[in-house]
Amino acid sequence: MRIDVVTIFPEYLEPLNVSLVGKARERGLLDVRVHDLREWTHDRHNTVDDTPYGGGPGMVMKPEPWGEALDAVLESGEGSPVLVVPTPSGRPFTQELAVELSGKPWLVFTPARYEGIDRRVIEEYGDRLDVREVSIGDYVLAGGEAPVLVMVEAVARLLPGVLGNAESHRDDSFAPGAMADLLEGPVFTKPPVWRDRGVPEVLLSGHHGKVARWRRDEAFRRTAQNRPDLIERCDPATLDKKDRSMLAALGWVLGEDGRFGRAVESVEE
Ligand code: JD8
Repeated sequence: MRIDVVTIFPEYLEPLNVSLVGKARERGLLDVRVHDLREWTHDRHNTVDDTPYGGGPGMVMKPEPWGEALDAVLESGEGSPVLVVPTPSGRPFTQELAVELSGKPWLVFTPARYEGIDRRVIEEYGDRLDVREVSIGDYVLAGGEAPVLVMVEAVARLLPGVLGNAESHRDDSFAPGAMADLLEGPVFTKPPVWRDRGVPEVLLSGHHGKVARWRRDEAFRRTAQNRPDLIERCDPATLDKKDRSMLAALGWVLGEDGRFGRAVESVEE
């Protein structure tokens, strides 16, 4: 996979030189290229922004540097990339989208700053490319570079050979399959006692079946506590009898609508 990033803060993408993505690049599993947008400015101040038409706060990124930069990047590769535009007004970035993007040969990320990029840039490339406006969450950041770091790591770890065989994204939370809508349960490692705190006996039992059941129950417990919306949207058909009894123990029952909902406390008269 090839990934290009165009930004006014190329140094912000330094983390893509280390850890999982850095190693994937060293091993030739991933080709990441970071470009400084100012290379495509021609005035003495390398201007990339101007005041917003219609007035209002802040500045807007000018279309010309982005047009020249994206044209140059597109001309430097084969085929057509997916253009990923981080924006708080985008569609949610999900594991499902990460899986979809990991199947593409070429991604181009356009992290912006200020109030964002002149809309005509999105329209210009939307006519000829698959453009995805994506948000990584319902909070406001100062720019798109941090979202690019998040999305590149989420996609890169899904590429064949990037995760060592010890690691696997097969059991990822939110990934299609049994643990689809469940959060990860708690994890433990040596020593068996730390500050007078032990480890759940079942994990020391060597009984794989019981360990797997305990882990699934703990995943339900944490999901019910932190993401009840995931319990409401989970497909009951993917749950077995023991799953349902754990959910019942956590106060969740199957409603007439075929979805799990919280059990209504029966008020004694
Ligand atoms: C790109 C400029 C800042 C946004 C005025 C603050 C994503 N989940 C997310 N939160 N924020 C962003 C994001 C913010 C950005 C840019 C992404 C480019 N800003 C702007 C509009 C309001 N300032 C994001 N993905």
